[in-house]
Amino acid sequence: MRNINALIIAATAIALAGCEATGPVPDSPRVSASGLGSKIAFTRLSDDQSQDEFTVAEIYVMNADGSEPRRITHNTTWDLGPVWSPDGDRLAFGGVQFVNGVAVSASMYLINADGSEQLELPGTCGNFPSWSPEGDQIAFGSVPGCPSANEIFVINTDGTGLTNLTNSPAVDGRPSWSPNGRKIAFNSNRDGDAEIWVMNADGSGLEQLTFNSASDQVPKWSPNGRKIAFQSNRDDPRFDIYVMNADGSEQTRLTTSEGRDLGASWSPDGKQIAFDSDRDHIAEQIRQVFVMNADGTDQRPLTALPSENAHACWGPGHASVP
Ligand SMILES: [Ca+2]
Ligand SMILES: [Ca+2]
Ligand SMILES: [Ca+2]
Repeated sequence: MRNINALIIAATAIALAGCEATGPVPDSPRVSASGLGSKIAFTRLSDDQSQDEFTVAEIYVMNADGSEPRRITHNTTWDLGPVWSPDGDRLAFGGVQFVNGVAVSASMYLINADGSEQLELPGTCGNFPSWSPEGDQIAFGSVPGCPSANEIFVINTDGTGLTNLTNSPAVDGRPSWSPNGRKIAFNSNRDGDAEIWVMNADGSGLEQLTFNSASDQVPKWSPNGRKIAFQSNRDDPRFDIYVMNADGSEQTRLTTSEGRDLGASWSPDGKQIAFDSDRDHIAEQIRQVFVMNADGTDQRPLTALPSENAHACWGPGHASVP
């Protein structure tokens, strides 16, 4: 069974021969989170067995109600973890290139939300980006096999200014920029297991927010900056979505399914959270994109078989995106 879980395992086994390594937020029209124009980007892993198994992970965009999924990327790379630019015009994602079943490179890419003008950011060697609120930088985590693996990097969207923010022997990854641009949340095992940490956007001022022996991962700042959603296996070995105040207080479990519940993404108005779950296909580990209210109520799927769908990122929507 091909699935995104297997893909992540493959990506963490990446072996690289070498990996060399602003603009203001426009006043373009915005729409309400659940209304016309609000979009969710995600990764779709095709079940089309006629395709080469390493070319089937692509970026899609759908309406926030799950309707009208549209394919955005057409690459030989496995395209993962899309995030929206603040103006909703572009997407950033990670592309993993496989040769004969072995991951040989990983790179950050930018692409217009209509699928045009794809641009590689050379030397990035990473995955799972977060776009700065000012729109001029991308943060991402470098992957195993990179010259500087398991670090949080930032790079300007014009490809300049690649900077290692963490410089730690620990496994650091999955950055999330705070809405005011001053902080970056991320996960790190520097205390022995995965915890949620926050640092200033220049890498200074480290602060630990979770303290337990479970894996606490993939923080996502709420649009008003007051909350951080994350995933943890503290109550369920298959993980659930949690939310806490941005200072780490009031950690609250939002999902209780027996499946894996992963990858929270806030709606632009902060009232809903998209995530992915294999709760309906636990044995096969096939994930679908779900949505719930921010208090955990009304959990329901937005995508369905035959494809596996994950890595949801809720965008602001934009009048120019059909
Ligand atoms: Ca590190
Ligand atoms: Ca922990
Ligand atoms: Ca669960």
